[in-house]
Parts: sequence; C-alpha cells; structure tokens
Amino acid sequence: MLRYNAQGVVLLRKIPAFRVSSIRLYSSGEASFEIEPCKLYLLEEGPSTSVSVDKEEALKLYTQMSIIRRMENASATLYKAKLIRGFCHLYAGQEAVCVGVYSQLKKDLDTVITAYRAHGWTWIMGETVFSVIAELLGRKGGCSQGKGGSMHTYAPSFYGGNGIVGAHVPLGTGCALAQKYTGKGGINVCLYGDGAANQGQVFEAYNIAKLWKLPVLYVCENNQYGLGTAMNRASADTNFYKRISYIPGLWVDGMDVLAVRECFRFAMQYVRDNGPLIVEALTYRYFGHSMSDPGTSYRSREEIQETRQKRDPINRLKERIISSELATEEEIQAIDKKLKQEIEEAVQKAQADPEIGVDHLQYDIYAKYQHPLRGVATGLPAVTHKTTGKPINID
Ligand SMILES: Cc1ncc(C[n+]2csc(CCOP(=O)(O)OP(=O)(O)O)c2C)c(N)n1
Ligand SMILES: [Mg+2]
Repeated sequence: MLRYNAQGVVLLRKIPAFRVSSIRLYSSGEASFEIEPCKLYLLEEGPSTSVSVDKEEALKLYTQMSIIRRMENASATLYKAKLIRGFCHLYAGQEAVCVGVYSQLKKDLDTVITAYRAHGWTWIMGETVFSVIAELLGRKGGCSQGKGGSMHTYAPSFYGGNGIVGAHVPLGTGCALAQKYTGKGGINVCLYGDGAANQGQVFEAYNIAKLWKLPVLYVCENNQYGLGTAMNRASADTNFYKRISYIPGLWVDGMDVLAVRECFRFAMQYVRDNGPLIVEALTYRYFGHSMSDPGTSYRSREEIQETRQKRDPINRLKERIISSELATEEEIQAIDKKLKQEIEEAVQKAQADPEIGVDHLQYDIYAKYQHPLRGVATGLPAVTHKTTGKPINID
C-alpha cells in the first residue's frame, strides 16, 4: 500500500541507498549491493534483490547520468537566456531510468520511443551533446537540423520525441509489431508518464499487444505529476504497474540506477520470451513540467530539496562507488571536471553553429519525394523538394 504526503507524493519506505551491504569481492573487482525489491504483479518470480557491479560499469553509469544532468542544466541556462525558445521539458532527476534501461538494450536491435522529455534518450541512443543542444537552439548541426526543437529529436533506433500525451504508446506498439514481423528478436521499449497512463489509446495498445503477443515493454515513468497535477488527483489507481488485468507488471525504484538495471535485465528477457510487460519506475523531476513552469506552486520547495538530498540517483551511485571502494572520491572528481569542460565546449560549439537557410525549411519532408509539395503558402517563392540527409530508422 503506497503512502502519500500532503502533496500526494508517494512516501517510499527507507530505501537502502547508503545502508546496503557493500561487499567488496576483491578477486573479481566487483561490489554487491542489496536493492529495494521490485513489486510484482501476475508474476511468480522477479528480478534479483542483490546486484553486483564492477568499477568500469559503475563509472560508466555514473558518467552517463552526469552527462544527462549537465546537459539539462546547460539547457535550462540557455533557456533562461532566451536562446532556447518554445517548449523545453527537462529530464533532470529521472536519469536513472534512461541509463538503467539503456544498459540492458540489445544495441542496433531493440528500439525505443518516449514522449517529449526526450533529450537524455536522444543523447544516449547515439546523438552527441552538441547535436542535442544545437537542436534546442535551432541550429544546423542539431539532430533534426534545428527544425524540430526540444520535443522532436530522433536517433538511430530511437523514434522520438513525441508531443501528444499518450499518442506515442500505439506508435511504440507498432514498433514492436515491426520487431515481431522482421523476426530478429528485438523488442520495443515504450516510455510514458503517469499522466499519459490514463489515456484511452494506451489501453487500446495494451489490448492489441497482448492479443498479438508483441515484444513491447511499457515503461511508466511515474514522476508523480502530470503538469501541475499530483498523480493521486488524476488517477483513480496509482499502481501503474497493475494497470490492466492481463499484462503482468513490475514496480521499481526509478531513482536507483542499479535497481533499474536489474529490473530491466529481467523485464527485457521476459518480453523477448512472453510478450508485453508493464514496468512502473517511481521517479521525480527536479525542474518544472517545462521551462515555463517554476514547478513550485503545486509542490513545496522542501519536497524538491528533500528528494535531491536523499534520493538523487547520481549521488546515490557515487556514495555506493566510494563506500564500496570501487573508486575514490578523487577519481569521481576527475570525471566531474572532465564532463564539465566537455559540456561547456559542446554548448559553445552549438551556439556558434549557424541556422539552416530559409530554402532548407522545405527540404527533407519526404524520405522518398514523389509529388509536388502541397500546402506551401502563396507569396513564397516556389521551392523544390530535396533530400539532403539520409533518413534514419527507414530501411
Ligand atoms: C493529448 C494531450 N493532452 C494534453 C496535453 C498537454 N500536456 C502536455 S504534458 C501533459 C502532462 C503529462 O504528464 P505525464 O504523462 O505524467 O508526463 P511528465 O510530463 O510528467 O513527464 C499534458 C496534460 C498534450 N500535450 N497532449
Ligand atoms: Mg508525470
């Protein structure tokens, strides 16, 4: 049974973030930790509750989460300076979900789709910090040539970046149909929010996925708010992993990257063998819903502060790495210093990057151009369609 505070935010029972048995296995150079057990729905067995990690992987997970955090913080600064305009939904706080899920993907085979909180995913699926920031700034070197902006970013095997709440869940289910059709053993990971979980089309997608046994892993990133509405004000049932009677589910602490990694090791194998599964990852966003929302009118500053202090996924991993002697504080500081410099350089390069020309606005609309462009405003010079880039995700 979940417990809530006055704002409707879930109170987790004490998570063994810093307590854990940090057993150093000197021979293999690995450390082991006890994690908060996953909750299970319609499953006889679940992911292991003890995990081990070696130095190389621990530092990799730390680095990946830190890059996303720093990229998002840099985006916030650029937005406040009015250099990034329009919508901008940041992922800071939720990094452990992206990094933990990614660690278990079969690269170049599995596919991913998410909503508009997509910067971190775009980077981890193959774009660079430069090409993500350049996209937000509307520059030519952006991953969508600056034409898409924050919500419309893509990468190989990554189908965006989608702005209509819940609408990409059927699309992700379609990606899973393609996976089944091509028969290469891949799955699709389809991430959506706690707010999106109430959309009708999500249930239509669940239905067809179960009926056709599609290899789709539904991941509800429960950051506990949809815009300014706390989840228990919007959802009659806040157990997002138990959303439907016929699809099994798992709940995981989404602020613990090692727990997420372990959960998805199990979950992805389950989907490859059996078809759809729902995972709810309980997480938190530090910024407002988007940059235009200060994020403090519907939740208290104390709540945000407390989450940052006690549950921050980057700090929790760092603490584990140091307490288990996988690496020293100095080694972590050296990583932080290097990343700070790399992100600053990428931001400077993106700011110096030019915009595309006006004529380019009507290029690359079709992968295979066959007909004259329709709907071109009168008064503008006629533009010939051109394909200037190689389409991705299309065979
Ligand atoms: C169909 C539709 N309805 C409403 C909106 C406006 N809207 C944008 S984000 C959002 C909240 C979604 O919350 P959640 O799914 O929990 O995702 P989060 O922002 O927390 O990541 C709403 C209502 C929209 N974009 N699309
Ligand atoms: Mg939400």
